[in-house]
Amino acid sequence: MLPHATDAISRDGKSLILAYDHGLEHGPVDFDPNPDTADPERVFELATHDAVTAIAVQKGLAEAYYPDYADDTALVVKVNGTSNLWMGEPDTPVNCTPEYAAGLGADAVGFTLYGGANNEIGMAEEFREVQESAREHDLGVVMWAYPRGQGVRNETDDRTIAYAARIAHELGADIAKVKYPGSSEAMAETVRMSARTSVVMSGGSKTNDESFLRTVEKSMNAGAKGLAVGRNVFQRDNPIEILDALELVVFEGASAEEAIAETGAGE
Ligand code: FBP
Repeated sequence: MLPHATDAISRDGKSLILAYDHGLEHGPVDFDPNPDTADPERVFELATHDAVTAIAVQKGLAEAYYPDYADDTALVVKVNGTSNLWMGEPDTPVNCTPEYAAGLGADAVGFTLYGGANNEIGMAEEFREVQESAREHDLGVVMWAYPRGQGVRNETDDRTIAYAARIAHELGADIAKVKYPGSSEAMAETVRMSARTSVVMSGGSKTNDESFLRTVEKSMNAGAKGLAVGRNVFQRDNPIEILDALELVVFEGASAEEAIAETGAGE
């Protein structure tokens, strides 16, 4: 990793990346709880909240909407992704080059690597091309480090997640986005394994405000540098309120309780 590679998508070394690639990865079902969020403009608007340091989208959304928001938020272009219609072993085609992403105004690229999948070798080779090209274009590199597939018995096992973060570091990612490994201790070990690669917590499926904020608090206390979150923001009835609360926990060091008391979050 390079120093400063992720400055544009961070504040005080921490990131809150609003992930919105779900229309590809999961399909329209993810917009059901909040049907307006099928309109990308609604979610780009959320990305202008002070708490959000960047929005992560696929190239199609970046092309169509980012020009209207370029002054208000930074951009991570996710350069690979698979639909939920695919029924094979976990795999993900590259659909955008870093050069093209840079032309769209990206500050960083996002890349999913399914360690343990049958095609880990192919994905790792593609990552090499993406990472080296990202360096040429001064883009940060965020790895969605998701062990999954035939070689992985339990994708949320703490050793597996620590390994995923280490893979991200070994292969040259600046940020490893990992699932919460279940406890502060396990997150601290994940952070230790990722060394100079920053760890951000992946949001996961929607849960209640208190439990979500507590998990974020535990991750931050364990040394994580923020989170990359989608459903736990845009599926909420009041996404602004949870962003207000996240801002306090991620950037101000507040506890979940303090953030709830101050913002009124509590869905
Ligand atoms: P969430 O916060 O909604 O979990 O989003 C993070 C994310 O990595 C998205 O970028 C991606 O679409 C999705 O999770 C993938 O989730 P899954 O674990 O189902 O593959």
